[in-house]
Amino acid sequence: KTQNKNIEDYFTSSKPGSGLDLSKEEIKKSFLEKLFYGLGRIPTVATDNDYYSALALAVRDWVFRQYVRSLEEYAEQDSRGVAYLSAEYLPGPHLGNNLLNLSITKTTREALADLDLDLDKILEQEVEPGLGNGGLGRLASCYLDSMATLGVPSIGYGIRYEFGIFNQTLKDGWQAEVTDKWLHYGNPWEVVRPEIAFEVKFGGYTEHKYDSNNKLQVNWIPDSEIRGTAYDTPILGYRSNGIIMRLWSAEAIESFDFAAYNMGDYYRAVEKKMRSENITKVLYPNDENLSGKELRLKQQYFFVSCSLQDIIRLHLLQGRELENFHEKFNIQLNDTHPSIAVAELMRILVDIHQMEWDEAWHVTRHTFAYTNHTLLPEALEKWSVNLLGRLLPRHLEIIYEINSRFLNELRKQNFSTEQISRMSLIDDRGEPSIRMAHLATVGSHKVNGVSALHSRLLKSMVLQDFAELWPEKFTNVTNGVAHRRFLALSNPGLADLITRKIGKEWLTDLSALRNLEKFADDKSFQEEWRNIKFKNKERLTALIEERTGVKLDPSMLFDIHVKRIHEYKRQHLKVLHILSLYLRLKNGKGKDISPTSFIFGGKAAPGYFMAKRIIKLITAVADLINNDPEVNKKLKVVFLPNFSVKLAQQVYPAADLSEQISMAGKEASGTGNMKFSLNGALTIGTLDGANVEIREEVGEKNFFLFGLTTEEVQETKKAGYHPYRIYEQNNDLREVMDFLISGKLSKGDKELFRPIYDNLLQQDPYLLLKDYQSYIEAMDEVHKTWKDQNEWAKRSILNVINMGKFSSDRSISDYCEDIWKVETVKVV
Ligand code: HBZ
Repeated sequence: KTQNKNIEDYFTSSKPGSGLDLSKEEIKKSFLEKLFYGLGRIPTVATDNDYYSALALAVRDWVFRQYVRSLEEYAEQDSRGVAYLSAEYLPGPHLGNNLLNLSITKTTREALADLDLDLDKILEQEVEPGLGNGGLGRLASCYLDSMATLGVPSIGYGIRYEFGIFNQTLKDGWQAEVTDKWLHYGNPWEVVRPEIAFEVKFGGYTEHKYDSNNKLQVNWIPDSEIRGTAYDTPILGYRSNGIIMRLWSAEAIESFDFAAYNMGDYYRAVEKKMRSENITKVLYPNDENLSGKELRLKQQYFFVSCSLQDIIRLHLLQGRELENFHEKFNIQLNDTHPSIAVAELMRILVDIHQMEWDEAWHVTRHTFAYTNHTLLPEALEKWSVNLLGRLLPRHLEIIYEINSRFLNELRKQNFSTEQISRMSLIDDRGEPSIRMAHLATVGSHKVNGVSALHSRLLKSMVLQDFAELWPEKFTNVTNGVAHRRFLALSNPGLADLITRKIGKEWLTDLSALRNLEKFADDKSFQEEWRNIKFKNKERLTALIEERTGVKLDPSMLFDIHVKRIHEYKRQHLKVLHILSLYLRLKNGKGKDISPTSFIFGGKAAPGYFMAKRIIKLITAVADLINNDPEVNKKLKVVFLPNFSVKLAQQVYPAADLSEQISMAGKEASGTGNMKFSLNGALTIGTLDGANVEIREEVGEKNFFLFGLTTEEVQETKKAGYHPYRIYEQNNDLREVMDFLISGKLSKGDKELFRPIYDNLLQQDPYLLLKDYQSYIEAMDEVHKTWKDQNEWAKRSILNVINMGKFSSDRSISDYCEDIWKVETVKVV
């Protein structure tokens, strides 16, 4: 707190003005000042990146203005706040979104044009922070956007990975990983806060002693300590508040090991420093799969510990007691990655602040809420007791204590031994391990899934016993997306048309899109709609040609499958469909096929054998088809490398058809599905995740449904599934499958795709063959519908106007009402 009266007086008398709606002259002046005096550049040497940095620095000032105003407002209202803990964020490029939220895009464009500069070229310079793998990280960023817009007093905590998700390139059709260097040109958006830094301990042992009051005191003597320093990035809401994304970076406490240094061993002296800084070096590129690596657990504990220390600092700074910590703070756990926080808060309250266990447990349980993002057994986090005990000896004791009290409760309530061992935080089968989802569930007052179906399955499968014990704890919050980024910013043509017809209300209330209903049948409106889509497709066509050399035809149906590559998401089912069309054409039976460009994108975890082979399969099919004059007028296939938020913003607006074809019961929600529909793509999909709710909202007629339901999947597996029998019975499928190992896709190499072939015929864990025929028939329906362009446009319009539910503003309102119980405070 500043004690400087002059500064306080200045601040109170000259309250920060609004950062919104600045004039062209103000923008020009700030931009040039940042260029000359912020960066020290003179006109003759300034590069495009300098222009980008200068504009970003100017914009950052205005965003901080909104942030400072928000803080003041929150302090006045004494509001309850939210700390969102997420190991991953995927914010996407900041500049364009901030201009939009300040409502100065047009004025900035004009200001730059006066200086002979092109805003689009400058926007293009930004390298996005790839601090996440996929849906989960992007969701966290959508939520920060909505928390800022709605005025939720909040901070997003995370990790400042020096190297984010790898860049994907293709080598001979295979994925190759290239290190991400997002900080290479500097990062104008962040401000380092060297004074907001905390020490985090690792390893060592604990000492248990009774003090003079006969109270047990536990002392943790670590064998190493690392400092975490805060880097703040302001996140601006739409014409509204600013909040902070606070990312922790690790550094050694002592720069040098002086003993070693003095002995002349310079390298050893620096080595220790390097080892500690490793913690925030690199993002683990695995989604939905565990690496179980020590460094990953260190990352999790490191950011959790820094964040909790910071939250407690903020609480105490306001002169409050820790006894009512939970009344002032909600901490949302974005999946189990931060769930060690439950033990860490207990440790801080009991060991450091001397709170009684029961009271500390009350505070802890009322502070946390846990969002689950997966039902996949291989993705449910577990840490070996051995590893956790070695790295965090005190936390292991605390987890055992929580567990023993919890299991005693269960015994008192006459739970069976079998149930008790199922619910235990410790899995004793095989090498003992901690079930982090159980720790998060026991330590939270609310647990939610991310779509209606997923939340139902969570209660009936993965956390069934807990849902029976505490039914009121379980709830659903269906995911949503930042519609300002994914429609207003990414699809300006469509956004303009919408605003011209119904005004701007939709920007803050997506359900206002319903006001477009009267235009759905209007032929001239449909034509405008189609023209916008066509232009978006032309732009994507140019980008794809530049990146891959493949030239698509924008009048074709753009059928797009972009997301992480995973067997459960079934990119290879799409490939089977493409091959079946190819064979139909080759056999002269392809007259009903509508000309289609198939576009794939997405990264595979570097160690995921099948996923990488699926990418190779896609590129092999692309090579075959694109180079065959007999079919390439009707079919084109392309794999667009290095899918990212930036690319996504160009892809969704250009899609006609959205592929959401995971096996039912596996995709927790999906959010790409929402972004496609929001941009007027029709969906072909299974009844999985949020597809179910999307279909409900847009209407059955405007959604191409296929495949087994979750219950049918379960029955199929229970009855004993034999994919080979389906292969034997379906001639078309057999021809397609055999083509995989014919060598025609692989210069005669019959073995290349045999692992995929064998897997499908022998196990087919995600029931591709079972759903194959149904998929083919639904796709035939797609091709038929496409031939009636007015009908297609109408369905596309109906998709967009019924997307109101899927704004992340709605999701965040749900969290506020149902879980956080916070009041929002808007500054504008
Ligand atoms: O979270 C995704 C779900 O698969 C998707 O259905 C859902 O819409 C989305 C948001 O709720 N899950 C992920 O993206 N998960 C990860 O990226 C991940 C990252 C690291 C891990 C595990 C999972 O260790």
